[in-house]
Amino acid sequence: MTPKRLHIAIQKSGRLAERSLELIRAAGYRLNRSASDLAYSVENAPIDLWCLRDDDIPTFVADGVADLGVVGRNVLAERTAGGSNGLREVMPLGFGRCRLAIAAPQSFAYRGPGSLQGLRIATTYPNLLQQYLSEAGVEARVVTMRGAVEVAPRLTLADAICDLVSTGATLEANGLVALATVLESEAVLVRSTRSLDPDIDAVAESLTSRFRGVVASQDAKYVMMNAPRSALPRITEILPGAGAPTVMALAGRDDAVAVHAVCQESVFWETLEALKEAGASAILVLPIEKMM
Ligand code: PRT
Ligand code: ZN
Repeated sequence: MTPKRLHIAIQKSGRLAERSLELIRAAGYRLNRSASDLAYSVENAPIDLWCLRDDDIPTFVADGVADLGVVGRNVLAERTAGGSNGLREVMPLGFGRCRLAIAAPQSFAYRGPGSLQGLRIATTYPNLLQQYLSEAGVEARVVTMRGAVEVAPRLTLADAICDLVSTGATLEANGLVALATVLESEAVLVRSTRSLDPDIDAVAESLTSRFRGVVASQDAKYVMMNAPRSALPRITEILPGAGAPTVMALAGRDDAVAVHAVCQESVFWETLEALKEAGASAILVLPIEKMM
């Protein structure tokens, strides 16, 4: 019997493709590309990768053809709006960040969602938009397009749009401003709500746990410093996302200690300046390679 393998679907090409492969490699999986470019097999674990259009990933995962998928939360949420549809988000992956926003021409006077009443709003996300409008108690006409939504107001096909925004450059180039956020999005790991074969499930659990480690260590830093004992409460307060730091004695000093902490959030220059102001010295910030 050939050993069972976990199948994971990622985007073939596009904004999430490269980062998805990077994440898998960072999790310690060695990839061999198939001759067709449409698949990879993992050398050191029973895992196969399929490279697909992102729009097809939720379907394959829901149908159980693939066990896991990497896709934008926007794609998953559009598919599951109004019900789980057999899919669930396992974890956010920390890349591909954007938001689904309602935007209108700069001249539009917006005073809250009520201002959208009676408008025609163009989008490729009709379910999410409709859900947002219903929750806001607004009746508007949802105009579903396949793409190039940002030109709809100029062509007078719509009064407003609902589209993904990351830098905002596309909106600006089209004379539009974002008015409201419908969904905050990033790449997510998705799986079916059905239970997996126990052997496959064990591989999926191990992969998920490794992904958590990679994502958690992305912004995390190991911070070390010396500090007056009296400054400890203030220093603990400043360290971003650190919990309780490790405090160690310094040889021959009663008034000062060494402080070590894992900061789960970004450590900025401002953080270091604040630590210095609180009395810390010899501050070191080190990258963390793996975390579990
Ligand atoms: O071929 P396939 O169907 O697989 O790919 P696709 O063309 O449908 O998707 P792709 O590669 O464009 O995006 C994949 C995923 O990346 C999306 O589903 C989102 O989860 C995520 N993502 C992150 C984005 C953006 N940022 C983004 N900016 N997807 C699209 N955009 C669009 C945005 O709508 C705008 O039109 O990019 C344009 C530029 O954005 P600005 O704000 O930076 O100007
Ligand atoms: Zn797509």
